[in-house]
Amino acid sequence: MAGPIQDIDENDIIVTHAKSYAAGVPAVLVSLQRGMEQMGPVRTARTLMKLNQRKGFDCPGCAWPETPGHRKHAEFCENGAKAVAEEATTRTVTPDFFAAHPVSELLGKTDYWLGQQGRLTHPMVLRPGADHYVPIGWDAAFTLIADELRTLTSPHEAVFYTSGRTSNEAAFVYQLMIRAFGTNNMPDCSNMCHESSGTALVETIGIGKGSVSVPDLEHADLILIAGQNPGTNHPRMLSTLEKSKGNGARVIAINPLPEAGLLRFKDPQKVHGVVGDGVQIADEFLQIRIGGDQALFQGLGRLLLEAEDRSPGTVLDREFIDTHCAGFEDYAAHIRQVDMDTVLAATGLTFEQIQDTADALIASKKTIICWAMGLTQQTHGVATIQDAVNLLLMQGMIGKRGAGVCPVRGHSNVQGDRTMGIWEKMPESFLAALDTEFGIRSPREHGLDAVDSIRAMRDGTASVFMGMGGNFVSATPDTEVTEAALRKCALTVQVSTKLNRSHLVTGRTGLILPSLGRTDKDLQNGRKQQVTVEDSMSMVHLSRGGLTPASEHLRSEVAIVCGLAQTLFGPDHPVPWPEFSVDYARIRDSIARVIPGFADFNTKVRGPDGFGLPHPPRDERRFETHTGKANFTVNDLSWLPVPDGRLMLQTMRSHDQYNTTIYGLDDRYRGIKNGRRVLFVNESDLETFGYAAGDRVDLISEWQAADGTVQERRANDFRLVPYPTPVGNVAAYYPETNPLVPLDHVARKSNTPVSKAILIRLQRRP
Ligand SMILES: Nc1nc2c(c(=O)[nH]1)N[C@H]1C(S)=C(S)[C@@H](COP(=O)(O)OP(=O)(O)OC[C@H]3O[C@@H](n4cnc5c(=O)[nH]c(N)nc54)[C@H](O)[C@@H]3O)O[C@H]1N2
Ligand SMILES: Nc1nc2c(c(=O)[nH]1)N[C@H]1C(S)=C(S)[C@@H](COP(=O)(O)OP(=O)(O)OC[C@H]3O[C@@H](n4cnc5c(=O)[nH]c(N)nc54)[C@H](O)[C@@H]3O)O[C@H]1N2
Ligand SMILES: [Mo]
Repeated sequence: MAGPIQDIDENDIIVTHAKSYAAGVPAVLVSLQRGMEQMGPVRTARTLMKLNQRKGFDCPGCAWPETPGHRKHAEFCENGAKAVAEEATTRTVTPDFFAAHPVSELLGKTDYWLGQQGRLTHPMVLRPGADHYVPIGWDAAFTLIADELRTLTSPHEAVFYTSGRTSNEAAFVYQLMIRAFGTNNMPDCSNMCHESSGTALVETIGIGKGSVSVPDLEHADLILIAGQNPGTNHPRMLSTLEKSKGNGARVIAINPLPEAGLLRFKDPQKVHGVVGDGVQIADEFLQIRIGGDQALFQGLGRLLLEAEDRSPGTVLDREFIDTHCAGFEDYAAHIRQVDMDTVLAATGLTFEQIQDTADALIASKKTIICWAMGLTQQTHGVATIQDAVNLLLMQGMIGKRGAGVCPVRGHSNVQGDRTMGIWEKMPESFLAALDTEFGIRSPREHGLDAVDSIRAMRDGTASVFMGMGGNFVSATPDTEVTEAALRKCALTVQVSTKLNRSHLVTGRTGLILPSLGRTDKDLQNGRKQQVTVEDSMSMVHLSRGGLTPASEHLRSEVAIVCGLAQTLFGPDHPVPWPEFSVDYARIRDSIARVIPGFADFNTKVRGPDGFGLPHPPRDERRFETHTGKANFTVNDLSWLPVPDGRLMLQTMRSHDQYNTTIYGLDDRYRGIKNGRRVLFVNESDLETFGYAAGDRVDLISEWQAADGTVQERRANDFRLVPYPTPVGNVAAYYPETNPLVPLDHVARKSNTPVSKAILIRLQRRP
């Protein structure tokens, strides 16, 4: 099914109006249509039946868990189906493709066009000075990488990126190879994603993972959903929320945009979802200004304290605070001082809305706060999440059924990759256990995260880049700076399933190593291998692909790492690379000895729903923090006033993309078709700035650098679309807007790029 796919012509764009419900019949039709286009009827039927089933593979889409016990026959959603179609496509990118298309030409294509060409089939190399990739054998590729790594003066001159689709087994051997080589330079997509959540939660509750399960959500009284668009990015969460609602839960959505999935949901798998109006998900919609969430949480904290003053013993959970928490008095003293006028200005909400939300918290015996990128990708993301935790701690909402923190993860195994050691600053306990298991000496100095890796390549202190999945060039901020940084490298290596921009912006030598994906059958020495993943709620389960791979030259990520490690370290290395490579159960045996919670891994994971990892706050109200208690924190209030003549831009996903992978050109719920270069603007801002709907503008971001100078960055030619976003706040898609995000514009403490608050001005196109 190969063939040219039309690239985007922004002149064909169709702008209609935003929808007020998610899913329903169109979702089913789109799933089937994308499946048929990419893989034909047989593979469509085979894959969709196996998706998220006990004997099937884990959806390569989001990290939302399967409902334990009762999986539906087709446990999939529209966007899960698209993720599968994208990977299981029968279109291929072969050596002939690269012979026909020089890199210089491919650089002119969008990430959409590149991804639509199909699955990579052969290891390919771009030699110094060449404009065409040519085939290379696996052994030669490994030798090339190993030779380059050996010439480095220090192992810290190499950086090893991981995206969050990598299985536990592949992640474990990857970090092992990297540490055996001698560095902790392990940037990952999490650095750009939920790093703020991890940082905030480790300080406050002692573990960087969410504390709730699906049944907790189903039995909550009150669920706050802040900075998350589940209708698009975690569609199966809507079925869970529908159940919560059925059980009487109240849902409050906190978002600058009235996202369709937050308003109404028509479950495409139920009759009422197909014919009726669907279920209203959010009882309240707080249309908050970008970056106003910390102010909201602080304002709520103050209102809770005042309510407790009025009727002592009715609002706070004093016993929980006294037994399990530290720092309450300092927090209370601080939060009583919060100025409500500032809260109103920062949030753009009315006092009544905030009081109503406080009343809902007071009435609730079981509260859960869910969040995603709207909170994490902010300069004050860590503080915002900590103020959300403060609210929950006040009422004892951690470690009891139906209550807790719920950071909703992104990539399907991003949480598992972290558990497996993909982190630039793993604790001593992990490193010591790894060393004991393998007889190696892991480096102890912390490594580079994503932003610091870009700085190191830019400054010439790192010169080899390897990516285990992902699309580093397009996903990271400051596209021009990042591209220049990668081009300065001696070698860039991408282990990938699909073609993307990171294959085109290379070091002097560029390598593409094509790998199997989640849906592919993985045979090693004639024996079928399985991998494991961990979902957003710490459940670990098996995933088995069943499809015939796109080419006989593909290797699994595990085999690629083990093959490279053997070439790099030679035959006498203490790690049993050859055995690991052909028997993943052996990797799991090692994981069981190194990582707490994985004892009997190979047995436990065969249970019907896999097994859950320990979570001390959830399981026993135990908090492994520096105080040994759950910590209240005192955070200065930050918010984002928008100066005159400027706008605050958030960058987000359309309904038809997976991060930098653009599935198609239909952001159905927001009413945008056939194009992506749009800027969603409030009607009154259009008027203020003297524009009309459809006008075309360039976006210019303004950034005050450390030396006081104001730097400008541009992204050209966006169409203005009137949209119900708060005044002064605008929105556009990622990755088209990444050139606008300054590399130094990062969240305090977590170093996460601030993709949700970029100060811009508009310039009319000539
Ligand atoms: N189909 C599909 N599924 C995906 C992905 C995908 O691209 N496509 N990506 C995966 C990944 S890696 C991730 S991390 C998740 C991302 O899941 P989300 O976090 O839902 O993704 P975004 O599109 O970035 O949406 C951010 C939401 O936050 C809101 N927001 C922006 N700024 C603010 C703010 O200041 N305050 C508040 N309260 N809200 C704000 C936006 O309006 C938007 O609704 O989804 C995962 N699942
Ligand atoms: N402006 C802005 N920037 C952002 C964000 C934002 O909201 N706004 N979000 C950030 C977030 S939350 C994230 S998580 C990052 C995402 O950053 P990444 O994870 O780096 O990006 P993806 O687009 O998910 O990567 C897609 C590529 O992964 C490869 N791939 C897919 N499946 C597999 C597999 O099974 N194995 C291997 N080896 N390769 C595979 C394919 O080649 C595909 O082209 O982007 C971040 N960047
Ligand atoms: Mo993410």
